[in-house]
Amino acid sequence: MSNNDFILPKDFPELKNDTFLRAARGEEPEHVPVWCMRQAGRYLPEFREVRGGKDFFDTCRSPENCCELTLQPLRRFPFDASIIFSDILVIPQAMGMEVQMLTGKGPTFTDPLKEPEDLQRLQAKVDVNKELDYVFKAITLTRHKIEGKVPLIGFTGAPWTLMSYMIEGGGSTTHSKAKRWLYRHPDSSHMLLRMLADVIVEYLVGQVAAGAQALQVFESHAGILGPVEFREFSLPYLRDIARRVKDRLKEKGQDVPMIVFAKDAHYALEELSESHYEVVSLDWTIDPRSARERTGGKVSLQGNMDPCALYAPKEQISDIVRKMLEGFGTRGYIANLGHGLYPDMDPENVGAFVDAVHQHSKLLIKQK
Ligand code: 1CP
Repeated sequence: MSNNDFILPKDFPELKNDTFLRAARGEEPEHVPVWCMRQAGRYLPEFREVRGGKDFFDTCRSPENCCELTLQPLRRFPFDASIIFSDILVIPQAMGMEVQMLTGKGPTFTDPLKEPEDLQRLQAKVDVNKELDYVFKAITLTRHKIEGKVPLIGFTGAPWTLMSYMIEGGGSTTHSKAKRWLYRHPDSSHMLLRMLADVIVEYLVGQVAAGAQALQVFESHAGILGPVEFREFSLPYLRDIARRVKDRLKEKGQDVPMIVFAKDAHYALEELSESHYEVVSLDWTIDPRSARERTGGKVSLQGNMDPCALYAPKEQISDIVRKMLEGFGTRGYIANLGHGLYPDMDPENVGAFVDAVHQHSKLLIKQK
């Protein structure tokens, strides 16, 4: 029995910095909170050291490793939130699919779904407490070890994004195998999306029970869909997940903010702002002012600096951040990148980004 078995989701240390949670609820804290997608990642030498030659999913299955990787960026930078180290592909694994992380190739499914008959291979009713228990343990351990410094975000992939990996078998530029299903097998596509949504709801509720203080849903492959397909194959499931998770949490007297990140779905901004999520996270293709106008104060916004702006000199990063803050305003806003950090990014520039958000936002709030 490992030590974790004694670490229970209770008696968590008191939260000291709640700026992220307040901004998610539409408030204006003393500074704009900031965190980065993929803040635990290969751009940090200490991350590369812990990951070493170890298998990626073995790392995901070790609560101690996940905890350490989640905490690493917090030791370097004054981020206002942390995200549990894991991966979106743990769900297809829990449904019985084999996925490996191959160096230089990324996630690779041994036997992707080819035709609708293949759905029979999937575990439709997943006992998340058994299959994904290792993620819950990682969350509980990390929530204790963060010592209330900042909130801990749990996450999941959204149904369409997971479906596309399960059919493509890995990363893809066209996603044509998965999109073929949408046009040729719409009923089976909906069946798969519904199965995924059911598991995702249980998974997210379980993450909150384990200690997650906010939830982010990644629809990373929204941009490969057009508005019509998005409305049919993505949006209904995003909405259904938020509504069901909130209902389930309410029964237990729990309530955490939920964030939806539908990358490149600028065509659906209005609809996303009416989908039961408190926060809509944006990629860099959307202008901050127009995002505010189009969402009409219904949600908080998160994002959206081009990750590649971190290749700029520090003074320029500061300038870009100031303009972004002026565009979004300082109320109901969480600063972030428009997508994840890349492995070749300079940690110093990540620090410059975080500092610029804090400094400029404090000034802007004071000048009001
Ligand atoms: O060995 C390594 O370190 C591999 C790199 C890596 C990391 C650090 C992968 C492989 N996954 C992760 C962790 C991870 N994945 C986190 C937690 C860490 C953090 O954000 O700080 C999160 C939130 C994810 C989520 C994830 N995985 C998404 C959604 C976000 C996004 O980037 O759009 C997606 C699409 C994945 C799949 C995935 N996992 C890893 C890779 C290289 C990919 C993308 C593959 C592709 O489609 O090309």
